[in-house]
Amino acid sequence: MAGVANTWGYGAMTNSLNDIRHSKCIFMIGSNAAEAHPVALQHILRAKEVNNAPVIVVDPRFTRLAAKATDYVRIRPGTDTAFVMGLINAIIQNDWYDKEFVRTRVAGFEEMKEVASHYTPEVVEDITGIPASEVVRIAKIMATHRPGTVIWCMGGTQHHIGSSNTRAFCILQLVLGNMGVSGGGTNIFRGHDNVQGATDMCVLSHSLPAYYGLKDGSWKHWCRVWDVDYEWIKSRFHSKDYMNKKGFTLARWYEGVNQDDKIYQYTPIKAVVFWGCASNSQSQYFKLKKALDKLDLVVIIDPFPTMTAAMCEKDNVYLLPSTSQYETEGSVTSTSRQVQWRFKVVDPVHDSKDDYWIMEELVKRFGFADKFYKNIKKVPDDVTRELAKGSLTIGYCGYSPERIKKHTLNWHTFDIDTLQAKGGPCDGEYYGLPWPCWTEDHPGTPILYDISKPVAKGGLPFRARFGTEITYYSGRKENLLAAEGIANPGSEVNGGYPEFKDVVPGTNWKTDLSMKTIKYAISKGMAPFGNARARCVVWTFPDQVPVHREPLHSPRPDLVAKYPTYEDKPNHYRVFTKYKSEQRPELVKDFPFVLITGRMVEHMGGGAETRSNKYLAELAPEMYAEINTRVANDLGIRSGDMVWIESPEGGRIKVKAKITERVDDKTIFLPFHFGGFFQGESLEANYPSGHVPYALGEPANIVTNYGYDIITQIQSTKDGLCKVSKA
Ligand SMILES: Nc1nc2c(c(=O)[nH]1)N[C@H]1C(S)=C(S)[C@@H](COP(=O)(O)OP(=O)(O)OC[C@H]3O[C@@H](n4cnc5c(=O)[nH]c(N)nc54)[C@H](O)[C@@H]3O)O[C@H]1N2
Ligand SMILES: Nc1nc2c(c(=O)[nH]1)N[C@H]1C(S)=C(S)[C@@H](COP(=O)(O)OP(=O)(O)OC[C@H]3O[C@@H](n4cnc5c(=O)[nH]c(N)nc54)[C@H](O)[C@@H]3O)O[C@H]1N2
Ligand SMILES: [Mo]
Repeated sequence: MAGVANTWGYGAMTNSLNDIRHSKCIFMIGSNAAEAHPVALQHILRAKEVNNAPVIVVDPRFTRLAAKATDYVRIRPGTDTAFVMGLINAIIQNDWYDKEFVRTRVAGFEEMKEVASHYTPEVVEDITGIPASEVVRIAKIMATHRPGTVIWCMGGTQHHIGSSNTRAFCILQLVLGNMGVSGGGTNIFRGHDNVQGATDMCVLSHSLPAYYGLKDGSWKHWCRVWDVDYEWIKSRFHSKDYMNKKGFTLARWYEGVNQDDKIYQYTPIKAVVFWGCASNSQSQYFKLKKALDKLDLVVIIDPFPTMTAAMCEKDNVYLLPSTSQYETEGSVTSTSRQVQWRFKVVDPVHDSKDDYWIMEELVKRFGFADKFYKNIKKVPDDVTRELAKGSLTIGYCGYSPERIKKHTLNWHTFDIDTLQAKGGPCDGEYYGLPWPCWTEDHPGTPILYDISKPVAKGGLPFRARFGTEITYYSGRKENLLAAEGIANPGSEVNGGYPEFKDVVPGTNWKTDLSMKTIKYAISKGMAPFGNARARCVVWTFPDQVPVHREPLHSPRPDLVAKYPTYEDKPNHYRVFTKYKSEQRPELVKDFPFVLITGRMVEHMGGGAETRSNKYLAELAPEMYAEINTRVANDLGIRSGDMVWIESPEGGRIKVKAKITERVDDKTIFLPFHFGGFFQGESLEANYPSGHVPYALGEPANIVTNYGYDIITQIQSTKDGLCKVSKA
């Protein structure tokens, strides 16, 4: 359950980690898998060695992953959209794109092509710092090595234009025709072991479980699943409006307390529960300090006293010791959409209780147990059953605790290359029943959007979600369904079709709990969600086609004028969010370095667990800043000297200098796993005695800058500005 309380990344892998073994080209942008996903790296190295696949790594730092690359591309932080639109443009201009795929399965190509044409190799060089010839060379490598995979992670998402970055990465794969095939796909290496499961169960503030939107129909659906009265649920809200209003996000909940930026809620936030969540993972951390001091109640449910505990110098702070994953059991969903059962290894140690026990006790004491626990006889098995029953949208409906356990216990019967069982009790099924797993005899969907297999055997087309026709801003009209002749084998309709509804009158495939609709569609060889085209234009987004926008705090005032950010956005998840009014081109004069943050292999997240482990603490005991040799020499800083790093918002940290060529002379890198210091002061005395982590250090997030994605509000911790001086 680690980190269940938040899901920062977004998206899911279309293929799987193992499927990368079939890739002919591996393009990794904003990922340092050598440190963050070292086990997955084995499949990448395998493809490199066996298929001779080029490994292209795009990162502002020469990382440990870059050390394994065939082609390393150093990019200026926050300019990924410009680079990738440049690749797309080069692929189209040189006639390297997959015309048949585009003709039959893609929508909005013409509008996208027109936007991409702005990103000539020279324009890309100016924005990103990547030589124009490199742009064309990388595009050619990708075009001549198909199918290839595109992998990204937090270097792609943690920006104000993070959602444009991820869309550009997807468009690149559409243009190359790399979707729905083994060795291809868009493969987002996700964070915590169950972050995909946490997202699917919607530990998010803008939807109900399984991506059912915040709408009356969705509430009614889940009320039927929970067997709880809809009117009663409604009565729990301040008013009906709040039922369908997005909540605060983890990135900015504290504004609901501090109210430094206007909030859109009838009352300020008065209490906060950190359930498997470290507060030092949040940007502009010193602002959280203010909120923590102001709250009436703080509850921390964690196996370790996190930095949050040490930060709260006040009463009404409760630490509830939870167990770790090894002391409890349940299902988890991996980055590859595969479900596994995690069995208990040891009984809970000391006074700890597992998260289920804590949840059930809370629900009992709030007085809701008769409503929510009446059908739960056995935890966690019946919880899994309930989620499977309701989560039709992503095809959790084929799961049962028995099936999941059978897979986990027989994992050795599955083939490492195909993930399919060869004989044994799971014969023919794919490991972990990758979702959608439509029915109790469906084998799971190993590759999304693969039209070479029947739907009943794990095939699927692109989903029809947005109607059947659209008129773009260009005035052009387009049919959104797949072209004639495009369908899975055995489909009764040989071409595009809309989603299934009214098989049971008044329901659709997402709300028919009898599952007759889903079974009917599959019996016709068709996908319950229809068969459409993938979109290059998203008409509900401010940038309908991804375009470059300079980071809020940019080192290039000249480019701010050319590529300004968005207008400010009121009521963005209940907070006023600054874009234009925060983009101050003059900042760079006083804060001359670009600040990026990220991970080390030895530590995890906020570091409460790993810094409390003496072996890991010994391997990586100290917080540091990576500073380029030239910068260090110019500033008179030697390796091991203490330096101050300061942010435009007024945060400052005192850390050790690590002089290195990993970063260039415009960039500073900080790992974000440290805690227990605050702006030069140790908080050691604030930890409960006997529970001080072995390694303490300044949180990088004290100096990460203001900035949030325009769609998801993910914090922009990979393109700020900072200043450096010798301490
Ligand atoms: N050991 C360990 N493993 C982990 C974690 C951990 O804390 N410790 N955390 C897990 C979690 S929750 C997650 S989400 C994943 C994250 O995994 P990753 O995203 O791979 O890890 P990061 O180091 O945060 O960021 C990756 C790279 O992005 C680069 N980067 C920064 N800015 C930019 C940019 O503008 N463009 C591009 N292209 N690159 C940029 C950084 O230099 C960094 O090398 O790791 C998971 N695995
Ligand atoms: N500057 C900067 N900030 C970042 C990032 C970055 O790249 N740069 N990355 C962001 C990302 S992608 C993420 S995911 C977040 C991660 O941030 P968090 O999720 O806040 O960090 P973790 O330390 O992974 O948090 C997990 C907490 O859960 C506890 N825990 C472990 N197992 C259990 C359990 O079974 N039950 C309970 N109740 N608790 C448990 C751990 O002890 C730990 O304190 O950080 C974000 N912040
Ligand atoms: Mo993450």
